[in-house]
Formats: sequence, structure tokens, C-alpha cells
Amino acid sequence: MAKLEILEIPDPRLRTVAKPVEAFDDELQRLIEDMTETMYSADGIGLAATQVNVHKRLLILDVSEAQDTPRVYINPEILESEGTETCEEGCLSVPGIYAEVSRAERIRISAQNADGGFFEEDLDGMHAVCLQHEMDHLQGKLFVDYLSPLKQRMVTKKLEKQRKVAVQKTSKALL
Ligand code: GNR
Ligand code: NI
Repeated sequence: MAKLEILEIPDPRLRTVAKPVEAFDDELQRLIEDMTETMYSADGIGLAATQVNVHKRLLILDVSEAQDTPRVYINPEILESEGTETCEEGCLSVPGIYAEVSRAERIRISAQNADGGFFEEDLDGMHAVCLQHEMDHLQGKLFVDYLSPLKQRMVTKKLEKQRKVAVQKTSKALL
């Protein structure tokens, strides 16, 4: 297994639209293992292939309390959605930023598993929020895109400041 690098905003590769997975081969199984390791070591509850610079329609998530139930969704589609729910979201590709986003409360999805088998599932709560967040990544969309222009400017400023502090810390450590 290998830990993969997670792309961070404003990396333009995060804006890539992913293509359907066609081959359910060893390479795909390796990618799923590596993404799972990457998600757990980053303390995330989900990870889309886009975030590790693989532009295929594949995502993993683990919304379990014990972080011991990784789930794989390949070529996911939302069949039905209802209700609206607002949840504070964060993203491994937008470090240190948290903001409220409204999404469908309940969704019915279809997807394929690691062997290519089709399944359908009804999701709600954090499971539904996270799946919609990850499916957005596969379309090159980030949760901050839903914020008002004013809030987006505040996010950009905060990210620039965080980066400056990180650079200062690195140069201090070198002195
Ligand atoms: O770890 C994550 N937590 C989270 C919290 C609220 C809503 C969505 C998420 S997903 C995020 C991991 C991530 O960036 N996945 O793309
Ligand atoms: Ni994310």
C-alpha cells in the first residue's frame, strides 16, 4: 500500500471532470487500497479519486464512528433526492476551512463495487452529505464553490495567510 499526495486548492487539477471506470482490474484494486490508506492517514471520512490526481469516477468513504468500515463507490449516480439539510463541511483539499453547505437530505444512489457489481442504496445523514461532497469532486467542484462571493474571498485570504505562516515556519526551521 502507498499513501498518495492530496491535491490542494487552487490546484487546477482539482477542476478536472472524471471519466467512468471501465476496467475492474488489479490496477483499480491497488488504487482503492492506496486511497483507503490515504484517507485514514489524513483523518478524512471520504476521498474522491480527483483529490489524488486520478480522474476516474471512483470515491471511498467511511462515516463509521470506529473508522473501520471503508466503502467504495464506482461510477456513482444519484437516482432520487429529497429534502434539504445544512451541515458544516470541511475538505482535505481545502485545509483549515469549514463552512455550512446545504445539500439533499436523503438520496438513492446506484454505483458499482470493486468487482464491477451494481448496487443501489438509500443514504441519509453524514453518509448522504459525504457522498454528495465526493461526487462533486468527480465533477471538479469544491464545497467552497457554494459560498457567497464575499465568503469565497475570505476563504482565499485565509488560505493565503495560512500558506505564508507555513512558509515562515519552514524558513525559520532552516535558520
Ligand atoms: O474529511 C472530511 N470531512 C467532511 C466533513 C463534512 C462534510 C464532508 C466531509 S468530506 C472530508 C474529506 C474530503 O475532503 N473528501 O473529499
Ligand atoms: Ni473534499
